[in-house]
Amino acid sequence: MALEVAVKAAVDAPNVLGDCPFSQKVLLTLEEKKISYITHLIDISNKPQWFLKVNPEGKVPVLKYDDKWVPDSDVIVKILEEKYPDPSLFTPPQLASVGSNIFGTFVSFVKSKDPNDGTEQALLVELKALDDHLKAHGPYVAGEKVTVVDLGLAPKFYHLVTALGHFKNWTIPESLAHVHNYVKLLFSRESFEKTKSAKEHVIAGWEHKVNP
Ligand SMILES: N[C@@H](CCC(=O)N[C@@H](CS)C(=O)NCC(=O)O)C(=O)O
Repeated sequence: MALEVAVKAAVDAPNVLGDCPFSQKVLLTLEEKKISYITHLIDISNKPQWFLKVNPEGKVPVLKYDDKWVPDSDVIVKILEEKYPDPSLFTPPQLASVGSNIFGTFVSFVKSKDPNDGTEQALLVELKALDDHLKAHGPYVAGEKVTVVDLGLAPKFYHLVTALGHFKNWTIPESLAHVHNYVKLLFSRESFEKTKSAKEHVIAGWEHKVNP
């Protein structure tokens, strides 16, 4: 029987898959494990009553498992890994936080209006740390095989590349060759192609945060 998962709809098109990186992480996990699932698109500016009833906190993603709706992408991915261990997407705990500051530093940079406030530099420091890690241990964070930490980073890189390209005409420096290779590997996975939101929806999602 197919699992049910509620994910974010596009902010500018409620019938189309939206730009939530946490939702995409769950969809990527389902795809990589070849688990069949049904998607409910949630318009987060107009949440349906049934959704608020099963998930009062009102955040996406939520997965229906064993007749209960479970929130939080980390919890959901953990359940999927336990219940559907093959193929394993397990990330060794010592690698689980690799790249974990990239999204936060990207958000500060994309919103920044002052080119000298250090936000670009802070992002570059985090990207260089990832590049060094991938050079030593890559091509994925835990080596040859994709694992959960990569499925978490992939949607975040999609936001980073799309939003910084659009709002700042900025690209990841060519010198970070291992990061470039990593992004290429992630974006070319079939699971990623199937679960990504269109670029225009990612840009629409950032518009009001970048230009409030
Ligand atoms: N820690 C949560 C974060 C989920 C989250 O922040 N979801 C956002 C969309 S990307 C959301 O539902 N926002 C709507 C709201 O807060 O009302 C997870 O990993 O699932």
